[in-house]
Amino acid sequence: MKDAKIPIGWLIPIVGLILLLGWFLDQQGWRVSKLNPPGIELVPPTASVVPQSIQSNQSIVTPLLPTLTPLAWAIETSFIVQANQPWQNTGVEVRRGDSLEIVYSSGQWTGRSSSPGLSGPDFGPSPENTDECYPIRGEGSSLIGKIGNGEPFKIGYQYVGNPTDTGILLLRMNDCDKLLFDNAGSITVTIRIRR
Ligand SMILES: [Ca+2]
Repeated sequence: MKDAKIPIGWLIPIVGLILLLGWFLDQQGWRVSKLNPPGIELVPPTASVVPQSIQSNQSIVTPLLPTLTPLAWAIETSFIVQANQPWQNTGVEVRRGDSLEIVYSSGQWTGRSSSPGLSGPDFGPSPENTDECYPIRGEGSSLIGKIGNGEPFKIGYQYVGNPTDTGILLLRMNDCDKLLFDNAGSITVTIRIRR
């Protein structure tokens, strides 16, 4: 059997290819690792060996900003409603279709100071308060509101809705004007409008 002979002319491009492959692997982050027993193993690139081109691109990438801004209230204010006063002007103008929110914040009041004492803004149904002098019959001493000359509506601890009236928001205790004399206390509410 004859020894295989490779012409010297072939060695030059083969060595060149080996050198080129070595350079390419080095550019990609591959490294040579010594083994035990002796040998050579090519180690693939890891996250800690990131090509310089990628590192430089990181400074170009900026975080995405949120495209939606939080919904804001067009109006947000607080108002103190006196128990012994008729309709009280909040100074807040409500437009038809607004999202209106009136929320109890603090305070106590009573529609009859002799009894049963101070309490919150919702007395619930009260069948005895059916006199036509009550803005809302059957809901004596609860917090109520109306918009402009619109129909009175109950608020109690909270009202959330889309009014069909346009005008100034008025608030009061649901009591007859002629019976306000024995009322006491006040209720503070937060009024919010989104439009
Ligand atoms: Ca009263």
